[in-house]
Amino acid sequence: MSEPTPTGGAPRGDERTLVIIPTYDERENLPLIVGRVRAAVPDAHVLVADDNSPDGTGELADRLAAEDDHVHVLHRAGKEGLGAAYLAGFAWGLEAGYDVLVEMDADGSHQPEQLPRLLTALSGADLVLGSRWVAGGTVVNWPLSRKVLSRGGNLWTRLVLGIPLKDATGGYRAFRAATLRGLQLDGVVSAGYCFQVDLAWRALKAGFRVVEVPITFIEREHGVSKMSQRIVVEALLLTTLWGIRHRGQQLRSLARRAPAVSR
Ligand SMILES: Nc1nc2c(ncn2[C@@H]2O[C@H](COP(=O)(O)OP(=O)(O)OP(=O)(O)O)[C@@H](O)[C@H]2O)c(=O)[nH]1
Ligand SMILES: [Mg+2]
Repeated sequence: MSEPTPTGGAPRGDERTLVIIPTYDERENLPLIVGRVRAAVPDAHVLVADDNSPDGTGELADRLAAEDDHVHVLHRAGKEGLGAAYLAGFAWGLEAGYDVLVEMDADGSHQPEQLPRLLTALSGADLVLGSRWVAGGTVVNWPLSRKVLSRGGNLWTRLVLGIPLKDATGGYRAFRAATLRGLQLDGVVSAGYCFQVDLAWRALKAGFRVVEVPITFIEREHGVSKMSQRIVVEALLLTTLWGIRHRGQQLRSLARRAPAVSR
């Protein structure tokens, strides 16, 4: 793995920020979220990464982009999952030379008004996670079952991977461009929640500074959730597999060191 060059430091006024919003059937939500991002952080650009939504979200995004030079659209051929849409969005943003790349859902769960908080924290970090489960973080309008699933999933992730993050599955994040370049994104295959775990874990393993800041996560009001049982099972199975592999590597390196210790 190549050595990372942590690049945090004082924020520069000339940094260019791109907010990537993946969409699949988010017609009702898209104008609202784009308007809120533009109002909350007027300098930031927005990239809508649409997977050929049957409800016409892609065409709507084109209309928003025609009216506003800070809005861009990446049209993808079909539904391939959130992870693939973000990877395509990152590639687009890195190629275009943005310094900071943000992940944000279209459904209003991630409040654009809290984006300045993430961007400020990025001045002392390489990756900032908006966290529901650190002090000050919260979730609005979730039934107990969703809270248990999210907290349980994060507890499991902490245990099997041995990472200190309280909310590794969340999807409201700000990356420095150099952090993304250091994560070897070609090897990422996960699509759902474990895409988020995968990226956070890669960042920690590569030695980047990962910081969690509290957010208020609000459950979607419009449109339909794309979360599925398959996504939850994928996350559980893959994190467990990564954890087993990781523990195996730790044991092997301990075993290699053992003879030297006993001498
Ligand atoms: N481009 C693209 N976007 C997707 C895909 N699946 C989900 N999204 C988007 O990813 C974001 C998160 O999806 P949600 O359905 O809100 O998933 P979630 O937030 O885990 O679930 P809820 O809490 O039930 O809303 C939304 O902006 C979706 O439109 C996909 O396959 N392709
Ligand atoms: Mg959602």
